[in-house]
Amino acid sequence: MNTLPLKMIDMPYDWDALEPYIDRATMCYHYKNHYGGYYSKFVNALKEIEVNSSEIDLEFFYRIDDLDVKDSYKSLLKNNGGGRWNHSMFWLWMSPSSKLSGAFKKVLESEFWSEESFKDKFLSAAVGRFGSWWAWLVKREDKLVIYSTPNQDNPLMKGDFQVLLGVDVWEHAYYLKYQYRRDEYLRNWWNIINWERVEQLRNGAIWF
Ligand code: MN3
Repeated sequence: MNTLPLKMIDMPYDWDALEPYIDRATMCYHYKNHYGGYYSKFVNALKEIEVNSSEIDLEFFYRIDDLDVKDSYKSLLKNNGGGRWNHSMFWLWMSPSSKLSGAFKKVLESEFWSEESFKDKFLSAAVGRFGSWWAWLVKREDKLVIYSTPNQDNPLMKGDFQVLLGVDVWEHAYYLKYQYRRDEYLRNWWNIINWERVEQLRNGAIWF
């Protein structure tokens, strides 16, 4: 399976490009401090257990539990490797010019009855846990499946390698602007989904 470039991705748009839905300050802290932190801790953990970055492919995340390393390292790899991958994807899952194509709208309608009921299901997964988590849309054997994972876990760790969409439901993703109004953040986030990327991923594109 494709090797993942072990780097932080460049932001594909300006810090304030997603306003008014996500503000500049949230984007700056989220990228530089949170994403940057996951990235550097992941790189350090790999060095300490002497894993070469060229060995990091999508399946690496599925194999973490089988690695011959202490459990504390498995947690470090999941939390920070997951944090790095999830956020790399997250920046690209958002766009200031969000447009759902007719073709993908049809896909959602055939899988979930309507775009609106897809949105309801996805957003229900995004409010359904205690703590911090991500909600996901994955393609599994030609079916689209929605679920959430705790902390920085992700579908790769469960063996779902075709991940189409994910949303960060940690407080750091919205608290500066929305405080406790998580539902408002999630509803607004719907306006900045990069559907073109989602569609490319559904068609088998692999990035990060
Ligand atoms: Mn985050």
